[in-house]
Amino acid sequence: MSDFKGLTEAVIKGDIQTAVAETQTALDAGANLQDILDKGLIAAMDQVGEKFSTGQMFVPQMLRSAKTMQECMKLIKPLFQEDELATKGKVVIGTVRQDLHDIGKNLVAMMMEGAGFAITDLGVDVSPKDFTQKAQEVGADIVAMSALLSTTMPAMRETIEALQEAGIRDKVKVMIGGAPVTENFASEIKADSYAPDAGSAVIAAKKLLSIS
Ligand code: B1M
Repeated sequence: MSDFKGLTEAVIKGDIQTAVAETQTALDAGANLQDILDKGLIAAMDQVGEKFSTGQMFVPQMLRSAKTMQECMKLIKPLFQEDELATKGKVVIGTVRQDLHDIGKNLVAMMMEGAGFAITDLGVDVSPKDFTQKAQEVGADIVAMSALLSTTMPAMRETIEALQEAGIRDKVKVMIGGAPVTENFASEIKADSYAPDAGSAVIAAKKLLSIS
């Protein structure tokens, strides 16, 4: 099987039942697992990200597509041998210290997972120390921070300083976002990248790691 059009369309529409059935059909037909992932699921989420960034899709639809992809992943993930699942890079993501907003961060995490990144989600209220320790532990390529409060934005700078102090700042790229965060703030605190929404976050992450 070389055509995953039905699967891709079902994920974009957020039609869980059809997408899961299409995934099962592809598996039964002996399709390559990585192809189902890359040409079916990830290709769909790429389009979802683009549609969201250009205002053709909104948060509820995007969440539904991400959920649809996750349901399909439940079928194919166990079939991959350990470490066989090709990842685009390791991302440690969280909402910064004293900030409990996680809807946008979750969207970013889901879109990145959909694009093939391995995600470690630390949740909310994540201290600079916790970001740093987890980044060291998993060998992160990207530390991704979200903040929704102007009062919690300084924690992004402190996290970058903590990465510096731990001696791993040159090994990880730092990406930031969230409603009050700006491109200017990102350059001021020497983050490597800023993205205004979940779709652009995927594009920015790929750019940081020089992935097409
Ligand atoms: Co609060 N809150 N909140 N809140 N809340 C805001 C953010 C606020 C703008 C409301 C307002 O006053 N108009 C305001 C912040 C003002 C400011 O500092 N600029 C505010 C406040 C003040 C507060 C409290 C202090 C209120 C109080 O208790 N007095 C309190 C703080 C609690 C805390 O965090 N310590 C508080 C609490 C809460 C709830 C718990 C009730 C709830 C959060 C529930 C949850 O997240 N689980 C909540 C909510 C829901 C909001 C609003 C209404 C919605 C936020 C949201 O989820 N948006 C918000 C007002 C608003 O935005 N209209 C508000 C939808 C989401 C998809 O968008 O998160 O922007 P967003 O994410 C986008 C982009 O920003 C980007 O991509 C996402 C998808 O496109 N993005 C990234 C996000 N992270 C990224 C990371 C990246 C890249 C892109 O790279 C790593």
